[in-house]
Amino acid sequence: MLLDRLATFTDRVALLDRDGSLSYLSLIERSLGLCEQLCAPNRDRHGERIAILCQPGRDFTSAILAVWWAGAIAVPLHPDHPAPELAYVISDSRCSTVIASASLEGLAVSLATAADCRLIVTDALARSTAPRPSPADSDDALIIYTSGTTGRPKGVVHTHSSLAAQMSGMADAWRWTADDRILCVLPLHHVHGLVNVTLTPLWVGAHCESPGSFDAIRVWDRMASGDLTLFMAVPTVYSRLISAWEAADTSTRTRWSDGARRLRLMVSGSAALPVSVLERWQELTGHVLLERYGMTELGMALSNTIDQRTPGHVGWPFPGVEAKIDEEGQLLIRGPQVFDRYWNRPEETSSSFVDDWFCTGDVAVLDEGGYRLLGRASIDILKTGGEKVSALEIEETFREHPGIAECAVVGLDDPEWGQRVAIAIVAKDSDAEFTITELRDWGRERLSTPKIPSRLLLVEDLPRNAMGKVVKTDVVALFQPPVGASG
Ligand code: MLC
Ligand code: AMP
Repeated sequence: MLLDRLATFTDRVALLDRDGSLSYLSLIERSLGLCEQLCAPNRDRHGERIAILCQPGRDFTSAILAVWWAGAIAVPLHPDHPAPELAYVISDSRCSTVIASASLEGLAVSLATAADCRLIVTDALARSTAPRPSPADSDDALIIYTSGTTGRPKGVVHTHSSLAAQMSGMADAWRWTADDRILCVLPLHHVHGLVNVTLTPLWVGAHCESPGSFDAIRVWDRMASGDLTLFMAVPTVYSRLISAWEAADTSTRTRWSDGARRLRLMVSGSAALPVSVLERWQELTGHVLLERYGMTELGMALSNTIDQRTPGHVGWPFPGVEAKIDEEGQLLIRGPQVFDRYWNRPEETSSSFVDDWFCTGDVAVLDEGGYRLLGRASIDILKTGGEKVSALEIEETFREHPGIAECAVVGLDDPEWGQRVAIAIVAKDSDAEFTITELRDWGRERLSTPKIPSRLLLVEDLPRNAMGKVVKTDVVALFQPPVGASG
């Protein structure tokens, strides 16, 4: 259990953020202090859902540990998401409390008031040394929301034991040690930024540096500093870093490349890594990116190894994980790191397992280089910038737009984003004019950035089959260039 391990690293640095470094001892004391606030006055919080609306670094990490000391379930939120999305997560998971950073208090007050939740604002002075019992391995620890083929996102429940299996699997497979130092540029409401980059360092006594958000120049500068040993990100981040390198002057390029070479390992995942990006990154830094495959429901499932990396492949099962491919070519996974259930969705939980094998919805093949992914079984699940989004959820939202009669959302292959969200629209009024800017502004109030279409096409009718069902592959074809009406 993570909580039991922290006390063995007390003198070491646990994290670095905009306020400087924090030791394991201070992190423990801060999280116990926050836990006391959470449990006051003498309330048992066991099994309660606690939303975390905190800045990355000491606030977020103290908050999640506090929730776990209290025996409760953490529900991480992304502070940049629009209020309706945050409100949906708080209400679907029936949170009792919101823990928020002081800088996010305004947003937190309105969310907590609307959902009738208690609000706790993190306080740097609230510390405690009073020990608390750890929750049981089988207790629920975390709910992360993920998009599916059926409408709104669903909560994926992980227990302390499934999280422990994920962290120990990564520690073994990627040879984490207490001397590792990693930079977190990913959001903390997904397993990649949360479990792989923020929590696994705590599992081994290493530390994570949280600048707050992704900025390509700042990342290169941190790599060049010689302070880091590890970097992990989605393919879009590596593409962005390559673009920043290409825009830099010669001496900066040399400094950045020399610094990056000194890291011990760089990992890519959450979406397919184009071989062109892998090759260019190798030219710039000498690193062959280690590609691995994971999922919110699974944590990490397949990975190339430190000693053997095959471009275009996602490698072999993680320690303790079993993988197989069914007759339809779908990848199935089982192992101790698999999630427990979807929150309050028993039918969806049971339909996503065959016996104890989780059906990933990804189509894969196995060859001598390991597993290779061919794509998603459903055309309605998109991956854009490493974010999984549901075409159906976006369509449902845009159908509420006063000028839209019908719409269809598809993913278009894109070298930077993996896929781009594109929307084909039938207007209520055939003379109506839509601009992508207007549409995006309207969408921004309702949906998080990755779900907002960046391509628009006005059509008279959507392509349909004999049954009247929209044919998504034909919608994709409509966008093939040249597309005069796109934004
Ligand atoms: C942002 N933009 C997009 C976009 N996202 N355009 C097209 N498609 C998208 N998906 C645009 C914005 O509208 C904006 O444009 C500009 O890009 C900058 O937006 P931003 O929000 O500031 O983006 P940025 O911070 O640069 O974010 C890019 C990113 C981010 C790649 C860092 O998307 C990200 O953090 N992705 C990682 C998601 C993740 O952690 N996934 C893991 C899931 S877990 P304008 O015009 O307004 O300037 C999982 C399991 C596993 O998958 O295996 O790990
Ligand atoms: P999420 O549900 O957001 O956790 O996303 C999980 C999905 O991301 C998987 O089901 C895959 O479709 C995709 N994915 C993760 N890693 C990879 C990878 N290395 N290559 C291709 N797809 C990936």
